[in-house]
Amino acid sequence: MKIERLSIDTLRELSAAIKRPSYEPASITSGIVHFGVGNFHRAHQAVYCDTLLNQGETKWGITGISMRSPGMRDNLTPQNYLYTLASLGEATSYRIIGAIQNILVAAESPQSVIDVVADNQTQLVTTTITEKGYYLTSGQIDLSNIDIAQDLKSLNVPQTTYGYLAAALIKRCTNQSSPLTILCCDNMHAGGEHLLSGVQILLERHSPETLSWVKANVVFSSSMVDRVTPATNQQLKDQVAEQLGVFDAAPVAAEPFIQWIIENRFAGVRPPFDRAGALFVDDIAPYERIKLRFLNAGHSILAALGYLAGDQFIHEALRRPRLARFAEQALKLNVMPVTPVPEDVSGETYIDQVLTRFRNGNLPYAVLQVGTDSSQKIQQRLLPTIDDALNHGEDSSYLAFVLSAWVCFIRKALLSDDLNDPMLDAFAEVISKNDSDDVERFLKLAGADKFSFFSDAYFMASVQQFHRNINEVGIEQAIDTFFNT
Ligand code: CS2
Repeated sequence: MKIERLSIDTLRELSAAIKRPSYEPASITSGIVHFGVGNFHRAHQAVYCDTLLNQGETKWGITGISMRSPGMRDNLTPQNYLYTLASLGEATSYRIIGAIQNILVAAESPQSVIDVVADNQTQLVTTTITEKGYYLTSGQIDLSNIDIAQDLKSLNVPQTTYGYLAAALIKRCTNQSSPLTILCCDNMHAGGEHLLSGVQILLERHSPETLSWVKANVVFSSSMVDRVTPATNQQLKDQVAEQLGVFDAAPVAAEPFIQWIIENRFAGVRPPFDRAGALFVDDIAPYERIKLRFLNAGHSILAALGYLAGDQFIHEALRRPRLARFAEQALKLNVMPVTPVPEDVSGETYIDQVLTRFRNGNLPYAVLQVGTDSSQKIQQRLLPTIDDALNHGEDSSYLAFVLSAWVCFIRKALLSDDLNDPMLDAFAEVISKNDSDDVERFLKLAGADKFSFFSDAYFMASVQQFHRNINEVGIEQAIDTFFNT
């Protein structure tokens, strides 16, 4: 029997156990435009917004922007943009989220995206466009990238988030619109500064006169966002359909844990996210650092080691004593000594809590999901730490081993047709030359040559040595050798 689709009309059929919006969708306005309507945004920021809307803060609805793919728009439009959030921890709970009011596909209607960002009703723009959406090479925007180059030529049909922001700010300036805050919600160091930098480069080219208005009316801020959120699979869709009794084409699963630390720099109206559990801070850097260098780096370490050991999920890798011990000690002995933590945080406790969260077998998180775009991710979450360790004379042996394991991961994943990375073709070219040195060439493709460790002969020699060990005896024996050396 065909079941009905989740929508405003079928909401009332749901059992009382399913939490749903307490507000009338017609009463909501979209004060927020969000770039990157993926699972993470839907399990994280959209939940904070939904909580505010349930508290009667009716102007914090979201207009979502998908840059190229119509998939999320096509899945949610028939559902009045409602979807199910399944919280999978010791217990499972379901909640219908209604914060998204509309989704635009930029590639289909670029002007409507420019117009909605320029609309006076829009108070806040947020981004979860993943590391590659910032077009960084070793921390700088890559002006030679084809999308950036196109936006430098014209903003009529922007190719990047920077382009849409610049085009919309020109329009806001022309209309003398209200002040605007642009807030990065990605796993980045100083993401707001990168957004400012990208917009500035384009405005200098296309509308220098807008820059002074932007300086006086627009603030670019950063935040630390945290909730482990796997990709949606058919099993989740079936589970949600069975629980709800209606079909949801795009449910999202996430861990119970959620955290949002927001830099307290806003132009114009600041949404009261603290009333939904977020924390406003003056100095966001320490929070970005612990998230990137403890949680995200821990994820990448376990993903590389786990994939090489044959595991599909992070929690499986943590069931291997060698990998669990290595990951914990890498973070505590190599990362923690060079990572200043916020005053109210214990680095050791934070690491222990992260590893406990990763062990949640109710929420399988694929090693290949962490491994996606890893050439971009490690520039934020691993490489800066190595320089800090070397510059402070601290131990970096675990990090050298991690780099060698990452190189082995890239080769194995590419040859197994498992690799999803913007540098895939370049990695494949290195492999096709056969006589090449994977370590130096793969790391260079991940921007490592812009970091001082890359010219540290002793460090790089240890990376090479660990790389040979892993290739000779496999990851678990290589870890044994590492511990016994
Ligand atoms: C993960 C992150 O896939 C990955 O790279 O490390 O998405 C991680 O799950 C989130 O940052 C957790 O907040």
